[in-house]
Amino acid sequence: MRRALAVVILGLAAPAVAGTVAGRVEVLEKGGRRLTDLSDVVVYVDGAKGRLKPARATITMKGKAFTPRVLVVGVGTTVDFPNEDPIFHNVFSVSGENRFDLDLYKRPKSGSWTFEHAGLARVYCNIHPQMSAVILVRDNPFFTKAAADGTFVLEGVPAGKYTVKAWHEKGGEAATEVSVAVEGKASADLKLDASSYKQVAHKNKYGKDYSTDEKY
Ligand SMILES: [Cu+2]
Repeated sequence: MRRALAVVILGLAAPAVAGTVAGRVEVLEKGGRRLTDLSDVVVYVDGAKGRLKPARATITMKGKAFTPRVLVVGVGTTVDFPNEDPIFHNVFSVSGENRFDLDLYKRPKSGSWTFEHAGLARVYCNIHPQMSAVILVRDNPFFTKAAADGTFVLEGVPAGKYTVKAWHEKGGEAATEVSVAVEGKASADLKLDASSYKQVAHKNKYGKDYSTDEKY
């Protein structure tokens, strides 16, 4: 009884060792205009240590498009790719260690892939070149997507000095240093420059140009 009580007291007395990183991202486009919907900006803490739990996420294929188009997950997350179209799609990536290829399938079938390596996986359909998605795979759990207005909050970050990074498909990457104090709140504002972004046609899974006639 006395021992149980001691454990409870110790538990209560244990100091919180984590803090919060909060801030805002901004993406500048051509002509100095600001991007108005920032919900596809990914923000993460680089170098922090934290346990990742196995998780599951979904990218749906519908209307010859991947939704969501941008996803951030931790290493070990399985992503399901259900096809809700009555036509065949294929899902593949040739991005380094995250290379994978799911067979052709159509509604109501689904395929999945477990991402075991940190990095950026560009995901395409081998039939429809207009279908593309990006999955950022992170080695710690301190990541999020910004809200539409660009604000973000990352909670439970262990105290320490880190680089906070923001990534956007057209704006590349921006970084800033933060110092997270125990129970403290560090702020991080990041500006991404998408003004010189140019869309480049990607290759199919064989490294070739897509044929102009869709067969499926
Ligand atoms: Cu497709």
